[in-house]
Amino acid sequence: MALSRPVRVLAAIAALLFIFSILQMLRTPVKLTPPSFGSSKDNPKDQDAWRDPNLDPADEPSEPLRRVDGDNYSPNNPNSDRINATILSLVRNSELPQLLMSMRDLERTFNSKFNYPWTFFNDEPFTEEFKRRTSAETAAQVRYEQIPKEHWEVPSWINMDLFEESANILKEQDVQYAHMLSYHQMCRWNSGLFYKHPALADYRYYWRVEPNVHFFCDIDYDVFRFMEDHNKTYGFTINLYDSPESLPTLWPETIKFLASDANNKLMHPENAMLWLQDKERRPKHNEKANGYSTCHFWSNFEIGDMEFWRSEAYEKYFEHLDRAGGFFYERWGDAPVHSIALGLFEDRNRIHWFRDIGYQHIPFFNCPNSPKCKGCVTGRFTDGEAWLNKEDCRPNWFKYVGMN
Ligand SMILES: Nc1nc2c(ncn2[C@@H]2O[C@H](COP(=O)(O)OP(=O)(O)OP(=O)(O)O)[C@@H](O)[C@H]2O)c(=O)[nH]1
Ligand SMILES: *[C@@H]1O[C@H](CO)[C@@H](O)[C@H](O)[C@H]1NC(C)=O
Ligand SMILES: *[C@@H]1O[C@H](CO)[C@@H](O)[C@H](O)[C@H]1NC(C)=O
Ligand SMILES: [Mg+2]
Repeated sequence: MALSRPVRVLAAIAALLFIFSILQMLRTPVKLTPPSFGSSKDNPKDQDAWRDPNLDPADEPSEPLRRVDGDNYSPNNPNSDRINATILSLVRNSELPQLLMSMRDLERTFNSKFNYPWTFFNDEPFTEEFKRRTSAETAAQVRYEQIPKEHWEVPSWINMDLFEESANILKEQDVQYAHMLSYHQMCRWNSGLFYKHPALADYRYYWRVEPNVHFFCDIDYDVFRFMEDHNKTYGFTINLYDSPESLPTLWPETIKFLASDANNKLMHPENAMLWLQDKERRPKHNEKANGYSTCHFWSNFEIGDMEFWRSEAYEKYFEHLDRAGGFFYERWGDAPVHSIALGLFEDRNRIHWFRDIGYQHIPFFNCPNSPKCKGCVTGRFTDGEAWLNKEDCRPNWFKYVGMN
């Protein structure tokens, strides 16, 4: 079959580009930095041998910890010990009852003592009822913010026909929420836009809260101050495997991003690559995700330092992913995107497991062994079907990084 000249030229260009990109990848291989400690080689199939550390008595993290002392954290104290931080939640008006449950739990266990402001975000205006009833749950300052249109709307380079077709394929593979456009928008906003909202410009630390989550344990120290004093960037409670079908090209795009010398240099020498790339514990997941373990911090709970998201490394990485289109053509979640970025560009020792914060988002728990906790079963990871236990990726995090 004879090809017309323009087609031959195009084919030649495509072949050259392909060879060029392969050469780029070979020339600057991703640098693997093994962790500087740990006896991680023993017991590769460690599912059975693994003992949940939540069964061991859980103390508060090490000092220094800042506590309530007189009126140092009272709501209207203009010279309080509060730092530059807010509790935040993206939420729909229709989720008011579920959000009130989350608020009550967090106020009871933490915020009625420390009175950090709440900031609520919505792509629509909040109703008067929403404002009235949420304000009634806290003595702290509360703010209601609408998301700017340009942060929420589908970017111009996304082809909606391709979105629909891709969603059909994802649905066949049982990827949840594949056709729900707003879910994709939400994941994108949580990945790369929330911290750019003008209402957060004057904040550094945040605690992300969702409707219908639960907190079980009294927290008697200022967690934001803990982050600052202990030089932490990010705190999590639960660490999970993701559905590989939702992100087949996320890791390949990441490798492409790291292929340039300039971007490769953004990687932290003390990174968590071994956790990101583990293929021993769940080889099929790694295979289907094309080299990514799918392990991630479950981001419905996050206590973080927005300076990391505002850094050059993350900005460039998010921009790359956003252009690649996987927030819409696949269903990349903010959890794997945040987690990969932290695992590449941050010192793994600046990522903290808040073992002492009892937490639930259906169907998973973090339930410590402590007299400060009420209402959850110590060491229980899920109250759903037994197979959900294999979604737990904490064993890998502890193996490669430890319990910082
Ligand atoms: N305002 C607004 N908030 C949203 C929208 N979509 C999701 N959210 C919020 O974003 C967060 C995550 O959404 P969820 O629907 O809980 O997603 P999920 O946790 O993956 O799914 P579930 O297992 O169903 O909870 C929640 O705080 C929601 O309230 C939206 O379209 N508008
Ligand atoms: C809070 O932190 C942010 C980000 O680090 C910074 O830009 C801002 O100036 C700080 N605000 C105050 C009041 O310290
Ligand atoms: C915090 O961590 C950064 C990066 O690892 C390091 O440069 C800095 O010295 C640390 N600061 C403190 C107070 O430990
Ligand atoms: Mg949720």
